[in-house]
Amino acid sequence: MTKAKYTVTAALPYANGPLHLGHVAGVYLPADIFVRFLRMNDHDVAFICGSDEHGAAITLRAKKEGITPKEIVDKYNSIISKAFTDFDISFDIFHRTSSEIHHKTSQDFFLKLYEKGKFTEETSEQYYDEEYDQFLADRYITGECPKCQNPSAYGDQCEKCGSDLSPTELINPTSTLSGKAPVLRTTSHWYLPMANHEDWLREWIKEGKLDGIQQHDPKPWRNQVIGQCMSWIDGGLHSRAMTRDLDWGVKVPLPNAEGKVLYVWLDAPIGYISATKQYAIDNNKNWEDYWTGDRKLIHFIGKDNIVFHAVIFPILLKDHGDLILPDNVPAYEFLNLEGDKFSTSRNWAVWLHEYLEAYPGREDELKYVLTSIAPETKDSEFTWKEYQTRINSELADILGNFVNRALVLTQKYYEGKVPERGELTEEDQLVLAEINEIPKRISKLVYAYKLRDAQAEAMNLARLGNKYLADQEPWKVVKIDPKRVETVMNIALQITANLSIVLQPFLPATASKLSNFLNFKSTNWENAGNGDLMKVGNQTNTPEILFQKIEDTIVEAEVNKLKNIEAMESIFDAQKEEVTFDDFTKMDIRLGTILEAEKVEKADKLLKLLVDTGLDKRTIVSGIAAHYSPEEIIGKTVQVLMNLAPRKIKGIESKGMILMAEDAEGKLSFMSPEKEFEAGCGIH
Ligand code: B3M
Ligand code: ZN
Repeated sequence: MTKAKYTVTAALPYANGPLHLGHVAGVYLPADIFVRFLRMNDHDVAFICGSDEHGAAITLRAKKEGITPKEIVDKYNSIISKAFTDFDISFDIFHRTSSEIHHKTSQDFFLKLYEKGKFTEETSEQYYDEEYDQFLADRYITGECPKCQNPSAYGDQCEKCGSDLSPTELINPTSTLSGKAPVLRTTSHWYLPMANHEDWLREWIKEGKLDGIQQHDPKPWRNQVIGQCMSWIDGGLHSRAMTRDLDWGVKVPLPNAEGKVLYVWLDAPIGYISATKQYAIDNNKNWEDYWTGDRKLIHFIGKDNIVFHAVIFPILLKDHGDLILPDNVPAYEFLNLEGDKFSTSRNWAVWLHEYLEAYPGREDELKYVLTSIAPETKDSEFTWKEYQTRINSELADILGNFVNRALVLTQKYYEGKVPERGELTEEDQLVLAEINEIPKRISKLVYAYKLRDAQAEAMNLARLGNKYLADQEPWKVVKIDPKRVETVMNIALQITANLSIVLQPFLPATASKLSNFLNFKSTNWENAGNGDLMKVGNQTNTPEILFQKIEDTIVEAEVNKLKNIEAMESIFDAQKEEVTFDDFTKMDIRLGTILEAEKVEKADKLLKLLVDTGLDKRTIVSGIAAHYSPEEIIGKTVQVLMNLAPRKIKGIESKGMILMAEDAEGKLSFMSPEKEFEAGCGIH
């Protein structure tokens, strides 16, 4: 029987921030396990990923950090790809959608569909920011959600009630660029009509048939994937614009398309194809082999990407006509962190690159925990306490303990040489039968995308070994029946050798340590299940401790880090709504020196100040009388917000504002420069 061939993709992370454990548990780690397993089973497989470097996700981040989109994607592509390398995710290629080959591939793809008449050109009215002279991507418009009245819903979605929205549905829309109300202007775009695809999609998703021909087995498709697609299709498939008015992205390859780029959800999945092309170039292969013929295309994704991979991209692929459609779209639910959703803006996250820096050499421990709690069928949760428990009482006490005993006793009794096996007891036979069964069970589970259970099954082999040694007590029996102990230790070593194979997909570094201890290595899954891998007389080595226990202090420190975030939020105000860099630069803040100060009559909180701002000497009324006396502040250099609109306070015109720090009790303090700086210096 020829082995199925696979092209496995993992969702392209946006290069607009680092990766956190939620991303890892719900996409990259399961995909990696699956691929490592396929490789061991001699499947031809390519494992494709890269960073998604277009769309408003990128340009908004660039605005926020005050650097260009190009600088943003370079920065995060490098943080992300380094984290993947350090975590040993075994992509065949980690590519970038900003690459030339990607731009060309997406343009060709677009043109092919265009020439086949698969798009319709439609004119519509879209929001335009007159001050910035540009059309606004959905994410650039905020306003009140018409469904739940959340005042800061986005043009494509309300994050409070989860509704999909379109910008024109928002009440009182505002442009996030200028902060002003946008106006409607006519623009034209190329749309993908999806309504006429409903019938085949239903049959294809539910029964796996395309034009009556069986394409995939729908059984391993997750219920939530089928469910989400069906409810989307039931709601009616509307045409979707495949182009946008933006200056960052893949240019629309048509005349008269100035200022237009491909919709990011058109170009991103094509990123899988362009990455494959680069992989093929680098490895002297044919990229078409990975996208045509008898091959299984598998997309590992998070649940928020389901319709893009299971409805829209398949429509595009079918319209294209030359390429295969996905065989499965294993989508993961969300991972939460210590009782709350991961949140980048609140910094409520465990960042992968930070974990790897803080705990070098503990990659497998993290992999083990994340796979154990992977959100395969429902949302799940990461807690540091569970991290500790799983490592200490499963990895260390079961796997580590068993392996250590097996190898240390072999050193002690036989100078490390594999002893001979004598007559087998019933327990021995049962253990050997399990050694044979476990890899088969793992295999079935992996092919069914049940990686959590598959890993648990691999751990069962360690559990079996641990129990076997505990039951047989070779350290006692050795004094009365040394021959019997030879058999027991031989079997214990066979279990260890099998562990060095079945753990490879899940805990590759640990598996390779086992191989070194045993002087035995096999990367062929077919060898798993064999009770005679370790040959009599072969030399094994003295083991090292596989897993250091996680001390309470680590858990406390990590939990405290998160608690601090919460505590800060309750003492101080939560972080305010995001502003753009442009918003920030609109504020003119400078140093000013207080020349005169006096109390304001009938206002015990206020002082009237005369401030030298470098530009002028102006009057500012400030509410600091309870904190400073007029005498003590004369001559102080302080921060002044210059361009705050003038206000009349107690009949005095105040021009600007003195910036103060305020603590949790409401005490105020000037923020004076640390060096002697003169009035007029700008603050940026
Ligand atoms: N970058 C969305 C996300 O990170 C998007 C995935 C693209 S996969 C082609 O959730
Ligand atoms: Zn809402």
